[in-house]
Amino acid sequence: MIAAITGIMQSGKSTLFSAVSGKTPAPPGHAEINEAIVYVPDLRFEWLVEHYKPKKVTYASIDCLDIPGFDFGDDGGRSMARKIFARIRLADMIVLVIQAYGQDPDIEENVLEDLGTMRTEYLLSDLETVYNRVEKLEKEVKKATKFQDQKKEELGIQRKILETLEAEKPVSQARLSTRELEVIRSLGLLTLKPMMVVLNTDEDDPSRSFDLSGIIGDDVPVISVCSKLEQELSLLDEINRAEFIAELGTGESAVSSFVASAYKAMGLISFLTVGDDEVRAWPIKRGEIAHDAAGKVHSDIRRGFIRAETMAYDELRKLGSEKAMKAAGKMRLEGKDYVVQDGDIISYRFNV
Ligand SMILES: Nc1nc2c(ncn2[C@@H]2O[C@H](COP(=O)(O)OP(=O)(O)O)[C@@H](O)[C@H]2O)c(=O)[nH]1
Ligand SMILES: [Mg+2]
Repeated sequence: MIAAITGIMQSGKSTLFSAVSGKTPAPPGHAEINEAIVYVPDLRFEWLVEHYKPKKVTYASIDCLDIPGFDFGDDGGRSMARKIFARIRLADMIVLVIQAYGQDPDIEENVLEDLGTMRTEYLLSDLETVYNRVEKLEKEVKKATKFQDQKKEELGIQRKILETLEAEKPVSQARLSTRELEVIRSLGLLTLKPMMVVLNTDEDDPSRSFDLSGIIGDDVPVISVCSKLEQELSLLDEINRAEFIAELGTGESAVSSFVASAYKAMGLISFLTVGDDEVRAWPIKRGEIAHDAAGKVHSDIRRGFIRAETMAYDELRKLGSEKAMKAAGKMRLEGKDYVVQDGDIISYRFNV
């Protein structure tokens, strides 16, 4: 799972990247993409590790990319933007960092303007991609080259997308069917990707927030993070950190809210596998069935699926042990079509 951290220069991307990953940020002006793994913090997971004392612990994780900023204004900036966008197209989601720090009295206006700028850049990038694709497909259809049916099908879809983009709407609003989404998936359209917004706030007002729904609607998660403070925080040892967080009074750490929002944007939940050997968290799409979730663990388990022995974490926590769960009849044997729930602890019975 890849999250691309993007935004205008100086918005605080590298600082946020460093705050959530603990990795040293690239110096300002650094033109390379920086990568780090962010482990998904999960209190349930901590308890299970304590309970099962496994040999190995595997956290869920998100690969974060710190995308260098660029100036949209000049031509050099535009060609660099093209290169960078090519990389963002391979990501699973986009994190949009907006500068909300500083004492400028027009801060709200600036935030809305920057958000609008980024949104427009993504729309334009998709417009260019789809426009080129439509042109290419039209030529090929005229020439009657190979795979005519597929090409005509895709052309119809791309034209529909073009209409959406020309109306200045993101592709996510084009109401595409599962089949249509599959056909155009390899283009990696930016405005189709799940997105979240990070308002990079001021150390004097870390929970500063603005209503952005007029630009991005209500489904995009928005969080306020003072990356600078959080980055300093990530350098402290645990005791000092706890004191510092208590002083700040913000409660949740940046990593927790960052990951929670990323999961929400991508529609992800976690199920868990436990045992003496390994305790592991598995991210899956909300609504995924036990049979498909089994394939994540191993293709053999999917192929030889018999049952998913399932218990809910909350209940295990309450009753204290698997034995108590069995006695209380809380251990369920679910079939292939069972819709996996967040926090399900699953042990697969399979036969190959
Ligand atoms: N006051 C303040 N400055 C910040 C904050 N976040 C970033 N900065 C500063 O803004 C500048 C740019 O930050 P950086 O993370 O490199 O931005 P990037 O270009 O988006 O990667 C640096 O000098 C940071 O110290 C913040 O929350 N508060
Ligand atoms: Mg940077």
